[in-house]
Amino acid sequence: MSFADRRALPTTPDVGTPRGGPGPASDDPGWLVTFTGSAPEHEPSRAAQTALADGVIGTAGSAPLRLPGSRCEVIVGNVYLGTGAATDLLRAPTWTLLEGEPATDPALVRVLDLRSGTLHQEIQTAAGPLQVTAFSSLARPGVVGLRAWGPGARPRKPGPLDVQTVFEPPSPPAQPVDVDDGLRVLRGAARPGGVAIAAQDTPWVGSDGMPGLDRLGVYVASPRRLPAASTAARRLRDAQRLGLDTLLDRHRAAWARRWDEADIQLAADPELQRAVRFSLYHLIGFAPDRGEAAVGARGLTGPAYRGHVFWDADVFVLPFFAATHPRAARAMLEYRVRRLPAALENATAEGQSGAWFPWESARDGHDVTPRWVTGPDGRPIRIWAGDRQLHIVADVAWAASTYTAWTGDAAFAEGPGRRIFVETARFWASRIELDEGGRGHLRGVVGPDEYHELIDDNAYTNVMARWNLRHAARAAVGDPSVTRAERACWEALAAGLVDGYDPATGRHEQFAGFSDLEPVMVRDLLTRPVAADTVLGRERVEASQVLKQADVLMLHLLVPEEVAAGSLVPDLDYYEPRTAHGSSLSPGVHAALLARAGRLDDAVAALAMTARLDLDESLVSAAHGMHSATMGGLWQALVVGFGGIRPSGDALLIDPRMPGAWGEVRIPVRFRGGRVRVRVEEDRLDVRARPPALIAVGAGAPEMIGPRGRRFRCREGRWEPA
Ligand code: IFM
Repeated sequence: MSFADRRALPTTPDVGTPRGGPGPASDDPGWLVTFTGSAPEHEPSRAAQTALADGVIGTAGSAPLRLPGSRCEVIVGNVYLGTGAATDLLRAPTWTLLEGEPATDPALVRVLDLRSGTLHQEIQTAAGPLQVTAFSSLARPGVVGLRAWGPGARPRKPGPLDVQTVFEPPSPPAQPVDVDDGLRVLRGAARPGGVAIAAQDTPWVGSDGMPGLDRLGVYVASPRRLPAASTAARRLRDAQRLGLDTLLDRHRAAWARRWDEADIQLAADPELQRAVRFSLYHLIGFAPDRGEAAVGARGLTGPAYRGHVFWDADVFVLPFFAATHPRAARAMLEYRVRRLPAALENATAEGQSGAWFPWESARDGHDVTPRWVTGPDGRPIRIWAGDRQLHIVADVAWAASTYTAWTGDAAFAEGPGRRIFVETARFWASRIELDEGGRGHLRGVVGPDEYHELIDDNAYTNVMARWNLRHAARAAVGDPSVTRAERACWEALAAGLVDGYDPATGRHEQFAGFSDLEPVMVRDLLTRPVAADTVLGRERVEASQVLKQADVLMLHLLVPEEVAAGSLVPDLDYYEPRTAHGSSLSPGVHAALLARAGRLDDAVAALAMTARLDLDESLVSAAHGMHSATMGGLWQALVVGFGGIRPSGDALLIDPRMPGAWGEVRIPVRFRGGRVRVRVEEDRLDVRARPPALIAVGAGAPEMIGPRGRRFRCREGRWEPA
């Protein structure tokens, strides 16, 4: 019997008539990601790919019975353990394991229903098939529930959560605490924070005699104090009062609202459609929409990078939230705002002024980047990113500006946003070195392309610093802490900063001396994406023009007004064949820019590389978690690249370049508190906004467009009113 046939469960005396039992909410393949089998070598990837996250906790989509290779864990967001480079997110006991012996061939089928954020699994036990539907509530983050049906649907012993087997390093053991009427709560301290967990099973028997089980759990997490056992117990009782069916209904409704804000529809390409939704699904689970959101490089889906926050969050993930669910973007910025004092201390400690946000950030905002790693030959390798990947400073400022541009949040812009601009500008002003001719340089840095370290005048770093200085000079007008002279100084430094642009070639040199390196067209040499340093050797890539990831090209996506007019195509022609896409951050940027350049076939190929990365495990690292930046990059490629949708001044620009094969494409965004819906079909474009918004289509002047919408047609590559 398939999942779909089992949508309704038998009536049980204990739980009434369960609705929405095992089985996805619909059979629409555009919303379902299915994995069959339980090969131990695939289990870690499957656990990450089908993870359930609600912005507060992330639960591995591991099988409901312990199988070889299973990674059964709950990752507690924003609650860090340990110190320095070893700082890691707290792991907690999982709620998804059931009793029962898997059959010799467990014939595991997992169906992740992206639309409703539910994971459905069917597994053969020694006694027959067991079906489980699980969810981590988007409506009540931290509340989890599952319904199981079949021979293995029995409570685990000794209690709802098995401390012994599931609480694994890096967490310290959880302490069970019994509260009032015997409810067992687990608490795990992370000092100063922690988590308190309560869960309870309700067994029932179906009318056909089949055992069933409803499990409800709550995870109360705090980065600042160990939550009280009584809080977890109270929240569990609240959840129990609502009951699993109501919680599941509310969870589904919450997902429906989020999809209404974010779903990009590409009906004519079902594979791409599913891959895009797979990314959006994971993105949505990465950030809570209140408090502070520490979005790590793998979100809440896996162990890689220990939950550390990189520029991946600011530059790749945040735009998605700014344009679809601004509260989550604001929470991501709040994470940075609360660590501004640490960034000021970092700068002072290094003899700089202003704020130096760390390359890898965790609990307190001090740098947690490892300084050394062991290379494949066993020799230690110095990692310079923490000391020299300075562009993170401008990346954080860029995130603040992107959020403001989409939302128009004046309270943020004039409050914490302005502080970020001022202090980041002060950092650049102190770090720039002036030569005898008065030109500014940033020497000894690492840019986005990590194959080349300790370089001078990385174009990305310098142009982002220039943008940061100019933006701060404007934002600080009226700020009593910034004098007119300081603003003038920032403007002058910005004007004098070298940017690598060469009018003779029409392109930007990635860093001083890059053109003299050995030209290696990695596109023609290796199958991309590829970690070119492991194939060609570290020394060779360092001495050659092989890029790990988009570097100069990032500028064309982030700050197109800061690069020389007409330089996109020369930069693309030059850097595209030299880029290995050895970082998952890279192909989405290329896809976006190839689309802007009108090279749609190449853009679609780069987009496919981005979209399939975590589904196909092309970098063999899905097992360590989903790549949050790739997923955010995919959204940007579609919306900013193909859709040409981005804020500019007070207006929203819309200038689509879509492949005809995609047929009808629908993109929703939020702009300045309202909703804008864009529909493109070949040479036709419909734009609607509620309430009316200032929108500029193609090269046209901005105009107010309202709920009744405006139609445009593309004639000879230009959008005109229809
Ligand atoms: O931030 C990235 C970096 O750009 C490339 N290496 C991996 C980091 C984390 O994703």
